[in-house]
Amino acid sequence: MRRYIEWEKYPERKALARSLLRTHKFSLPPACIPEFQLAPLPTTNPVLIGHRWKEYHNALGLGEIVDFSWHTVLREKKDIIHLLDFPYNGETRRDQLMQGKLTDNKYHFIRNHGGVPNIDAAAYELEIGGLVNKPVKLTLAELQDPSKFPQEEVTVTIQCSGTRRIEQIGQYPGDGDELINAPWGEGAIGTAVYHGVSLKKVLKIACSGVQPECAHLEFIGADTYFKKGDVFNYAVSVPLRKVRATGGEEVLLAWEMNGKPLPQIHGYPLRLVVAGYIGARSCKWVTRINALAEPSMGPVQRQEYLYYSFQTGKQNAEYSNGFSIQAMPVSSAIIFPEEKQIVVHSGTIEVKGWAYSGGGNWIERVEVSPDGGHAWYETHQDEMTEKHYHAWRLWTIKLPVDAEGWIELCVRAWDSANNTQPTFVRSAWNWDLHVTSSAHRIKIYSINTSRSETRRRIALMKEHGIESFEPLTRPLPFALEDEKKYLETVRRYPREPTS
Ligand SMILES: Nc1nc2c(c(=O)[nH]1)N[C@H]1C(S)=C(S)[C@@H](COP(=O)(O)O)O[C@H]1N2
Ligand SMILES: [Mo]
Repeated sequence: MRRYIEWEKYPERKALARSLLRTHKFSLPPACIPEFQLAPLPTTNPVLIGHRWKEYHNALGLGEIVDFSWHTVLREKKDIIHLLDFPYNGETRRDQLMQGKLTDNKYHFIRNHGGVPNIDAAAYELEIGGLVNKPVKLTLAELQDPSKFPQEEVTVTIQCSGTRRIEQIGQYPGDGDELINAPWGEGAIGTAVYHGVSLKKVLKIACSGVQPECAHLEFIGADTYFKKGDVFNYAVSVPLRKVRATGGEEVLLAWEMNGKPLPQIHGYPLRLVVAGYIGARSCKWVTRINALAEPSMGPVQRQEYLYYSFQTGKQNAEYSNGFSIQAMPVSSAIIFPEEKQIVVHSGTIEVKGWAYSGGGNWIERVEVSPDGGHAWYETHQDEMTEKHYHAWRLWTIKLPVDAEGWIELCVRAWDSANNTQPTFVRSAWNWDLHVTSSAHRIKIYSINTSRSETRRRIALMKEHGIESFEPLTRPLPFALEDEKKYLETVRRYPREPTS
């Protein structure tokens, strides 16, 4: 059964949907009340519930897409953090993120703008049209035939431009967007080996190239997207020069992920993988490619993924006064230890995380600071995963830490073009809350057992049967000092001046 609609092919269906949507009242856009940016996030899983998007689908008689999507989540993504149930947004957990250079398909994050389409691969055809010399329809079997198109395998990190958005929200709330700008932590990033064919070569071989006016390629997905009372398919575009870059391996049509068929939720049977660009351009469930003279007019390309200046916001934002985010900048995150963790150590703390840069730049150096960004320690190359043109590097460092109590750990990466990260979240805060690329900072509580007083306290705690400092805020049940020691000390160093 077909469970998706190619809206862009049927203007009369779009018009009908618009008039149907006008006759309904829908829940407010944020997926929880009160507005989630203005209050702590619920601790439930799913964290947020997408009432409005379900109502939109139901109003058009597409309720089974909602069910199919959730069943797909339960089948393919059971163990990740369900940030928003529909459209499904799921975040990779910390331990899953750090398991290795390649992210297991079942743990790779998911960002959806609509329901998961149910496409019959045997009946599937990719249409390529617009400003090409020869419009074509290609079946999956044709695309997968190595005698027609040479096959490629590329290791690619896909990062959502909303990664680490929660830090921007924590400082200053911003645009909620109708779908919601999901409150991602550090796990909206993942890496896989994608197998497929280069779009550059498909355009050349199957379409005899593009016409001289062509400057952008638009990708249309089979999922249904809603914006301001109208209905669309997911559509984005990338410049032709990106498609043509190097040998063409930066823009792939992929059907395999880490040696397995593309999971349903990652775009089965065929998706774009645009290396080095924000995840949004890697269109899943692609059914049509249009060669255009200008960027796509679809709302995701034209009205979203815009980078506004600090003084642009609800009072003055327009689609044309923010720039379109395409290539990813260099960024990084500390994954272990975690924010507000108590770390008991003997002078060095093992810190782990990821670092990534887009645009074909790779990570050269990762530096970690134990004091909020004054002194920096460099990670050793042996403690980083290998370099790839289009993938992250996971890193580990044994960080020297003498200080106790609350300290701020901070990471910054340098890429092959010598770019590094803004210092503070505020340095790069923007109204649509994209690309939180500032140095990642976490507060931890340091307990250094190389200090004799600290060892004495731990021994005393043990005598009282207390094994741990958790929770930090709970007082110790015994006196911190006996009277004899107290008096000895305050008599040697009187509390008041003696004359
Ligand atoms: N058709 C379609 N493609 C899409 C999206 C979508 O909602 N629909 N989301 C995009 C966004 S914003 C991101 S970050 C990536 C995420 O890819 P993944 O879900 O495979 O991890 O897919 C992109 N491709
Ligand atoms: Mo994204």
